[in-house]
Amino acid sequence: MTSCRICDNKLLIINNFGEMPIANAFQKKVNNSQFTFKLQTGFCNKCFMFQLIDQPPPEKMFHKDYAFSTRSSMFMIKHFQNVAKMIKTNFISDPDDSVLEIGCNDGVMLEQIQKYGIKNIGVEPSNNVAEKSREIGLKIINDFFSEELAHNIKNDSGHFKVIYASNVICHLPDLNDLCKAIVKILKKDGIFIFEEPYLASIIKKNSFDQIYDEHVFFYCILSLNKLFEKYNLEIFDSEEIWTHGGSMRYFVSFKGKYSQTQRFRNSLDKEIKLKLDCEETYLNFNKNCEKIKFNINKTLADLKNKKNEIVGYGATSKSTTLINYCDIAKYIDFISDTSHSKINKFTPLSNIPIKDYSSFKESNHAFTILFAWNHMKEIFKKETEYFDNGGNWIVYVPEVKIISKEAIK
Ligand code: JHZ
Repeated sequence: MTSCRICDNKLLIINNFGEMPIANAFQKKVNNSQFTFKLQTGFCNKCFMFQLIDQPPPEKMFHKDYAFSTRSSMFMIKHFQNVAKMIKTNFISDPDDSVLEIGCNDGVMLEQIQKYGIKNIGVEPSNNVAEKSREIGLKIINDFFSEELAHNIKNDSGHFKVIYASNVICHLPDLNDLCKAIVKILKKDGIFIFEEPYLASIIKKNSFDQIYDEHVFFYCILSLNKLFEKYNLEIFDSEEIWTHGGSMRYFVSFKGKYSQTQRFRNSLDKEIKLKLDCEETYLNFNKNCEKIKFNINKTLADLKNKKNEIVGYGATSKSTTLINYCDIAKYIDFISDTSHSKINKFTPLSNIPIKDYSSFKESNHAFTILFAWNHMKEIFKKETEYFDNGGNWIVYVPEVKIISKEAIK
């Protein structure tokens, strides 16, 4: 699709990352004939939305074997507990107020909402994680969120004071349908809160590995303003947060319901300064991606020539883009990951073995690529011993470099 998914304008093609598998399609056996699609991005100079050109059908990405579980990071568990607290403190005022979460995954946020005694419902299309949420007593609708589903939810449960979504709205291919759904089930004074990897961070950090099948849109205020105004909605507040290497939390209501905050206006000013509404910004971003591709290949080839063993840390969705676009699987012996759904499997298309955490602890390798770079703080805290034993981390965001213990002193 070379026309904008929002306004139909012709897109300017920005990145071409080549043939890509489904980022979370970890394989039980080496498999050289997997489903692939062309991973390309485009920019719309009319509504400013940066987006994927093609996206595989949703059923290929979200299903009974969906590999990502929110509980895979202690910091993220804490983060979602804080989200629940923020919702309760700031927005729940009446015993009848209820919360809907779109894409609730394994239920970590709603679990806390439930503990507060607030009425809630989760919507989750991937059966395996939906089941985990049910096991902890949550009411879950195992389906894709849509206007039609919102209509049925409203008939059963009425309107919601808070609708929340984390790392989900950028997965939905039809934002016009999403807005119609929100308008249908949000209370008149309700708040739609969602948080997603922030386009300004992606551009500033060259974190192109955030671009993969699931992420069809990369948001900023400039583009979202254009979208929401068509539906009598508006962002009245925005908060930059640390998750996923730099995310933005947007607070949306019906137009005029709440006054716009200073931090919202500040973020908007920053986006204008960063020229997120200009084609040249994205063309430069593509040049930076190519530079990282070149530099990571050079760094890894040099290390391998010197007979170093190189492993990876965190079989992230992001790593699928990096590994395949940069063609670096040949340098990596294995990737360590703590998720049961990934251990003893192989990375999508690149077929790198994924081993459990003990393999990382026990092997004596000097270089580790930090694919889970967004969890750097948590991981460095945990891996002081690796540093102490002379281990080195290879990072590629915002540029390729090797971090040794000396470097961070
Ligand atoms: P992590 C996810 O992307 C998926 P991913 C999703 N599609 C999305 O939209 C984005 O988030 C925003 C492992 N790990 O969080 C666990 C360790 O092994 O970067 C995970 O497999 N040891 C919903 O997949 C992976 O790394 C550790 O100490 O890019 C982290 O994946 C830690 C902290 C993590 O998300």
